Amino acid sequence: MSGLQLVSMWHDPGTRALRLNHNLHRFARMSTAQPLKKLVSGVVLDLDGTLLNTDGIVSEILKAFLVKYGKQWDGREALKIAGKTPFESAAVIVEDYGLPCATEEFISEITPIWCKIKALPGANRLIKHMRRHEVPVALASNSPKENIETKISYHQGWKESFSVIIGGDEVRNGKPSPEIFLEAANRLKIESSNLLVIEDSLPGVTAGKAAGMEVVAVPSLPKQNHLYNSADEVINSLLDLRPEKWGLPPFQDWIKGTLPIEPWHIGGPVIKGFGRGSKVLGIPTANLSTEEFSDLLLEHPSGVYFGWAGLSARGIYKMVMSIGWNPYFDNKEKTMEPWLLHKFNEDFYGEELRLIILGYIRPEANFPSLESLIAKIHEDGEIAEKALDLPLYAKYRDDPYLKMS
Ligand code: ADP
Ligand code: RBF
Ligand code: MG
Repeated sequence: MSGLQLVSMWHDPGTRALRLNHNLHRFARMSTAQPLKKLVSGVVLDLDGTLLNTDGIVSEILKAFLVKYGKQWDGREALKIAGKTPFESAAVIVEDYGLPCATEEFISEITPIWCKIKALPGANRLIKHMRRHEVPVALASNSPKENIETKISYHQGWKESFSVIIGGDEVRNGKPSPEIFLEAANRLKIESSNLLVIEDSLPGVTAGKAAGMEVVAVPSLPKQNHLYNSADEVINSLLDLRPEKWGLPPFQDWIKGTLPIEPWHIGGPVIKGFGRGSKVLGIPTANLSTEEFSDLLLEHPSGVYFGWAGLSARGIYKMVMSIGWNPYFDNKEKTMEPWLLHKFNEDFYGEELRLIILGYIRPEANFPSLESLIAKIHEDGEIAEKALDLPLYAKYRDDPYLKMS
């Protein structure tokens, strides 16, 4: 692709094209640069489940409301709800649980809470990044425009970052119909084929492909990746998005193979894990109770993270861990597997373990052999080991949370 072609493909042929061209050359030289899949000049984002943690909130709110009606949320509806309009979702719940109220009634009860939804990890970062680099971004959601406005009003800087916002009530047919995305292209004044859609739901992916756009799927439900064949790429979370694959400016916050995240804390007594004999592999992992931390586990995408670990009566250690279903073993439960980067002479079951998680390394993966899984985990350990010496991460070693009283 010549510089000239590149310029002509870019939406605004002014400074942005020159900067993009410059960036493309610069990041092509970087060792972490990803192969270019396609050049786009704008992005179309879905809201619920893609930028906002709707699934988390759905279970939280519905759980509380179903209790009110004497029912218990069993989580199975999550699958049925993904990608539906709020009205359709509410209808599913009202019917499935046989609630003694009309769908409209149910909606008006849950809407005020429904709207205060947390951003998904990586959503803020993505929005700010696109804005900083003046990449045109449309927000296209099946929700009515009014709900979209309410939901994004809780997030600083979001509204101003979207050149275009389209609600489900502004088109005849919602996703999976391509209508909403075609309207986005129309209003952005960018050809469909030059737009990249980021979507969590299957109807959204279908709509994006039908509109002739490039589609990155970020499934919000686990173990569903095989259903997303029609997407151009499937990633595990927004943390894994590589804009340079699509000719967009790369994120510049990766440091020595790590992505700093908003630090989070977790702690408790060390319990028995899967008893898979990780010690035989040379990789023992000190497990924490999953029930007690189900909210935290739900909130954080699966993947490999690192930080500091404090053990009462022993000390503070570097730590690298996986969160998720361990695809190689295809676990049924999402767990945390923290490996302390230190050689201990004995087990420490029952002892209080405190963790501060500071950064992200990579998504969980499957491997062709146990040897290759072990090699990769050792690589993660080396990355964490080195990164934790950076002042940015090293300073948390002295956090009082690690030294319990
Ligand atoms: P489990 O399935 O019970 O977690 P593992 O084989 O993973 O069994 O061993 C984990 C246990 O090993 C931890 O709970 C801890 O008591 C001990 N252990 C020893 N060294 C380490 C280490 N470096 N990191 C984590 N746990 C360790
Ligand atoms: N399991 C996987 O199936 N895929 C992974 O990519 C993976 N990455 C890991 C990274 C680290 C740093 C650690 C400590 C564990 C990882 N595991 C992974 C989990 C490993 O399979 C687990 O610790 C053992 O199954 C013990 O339960
Ligand atoms: Mg373990």
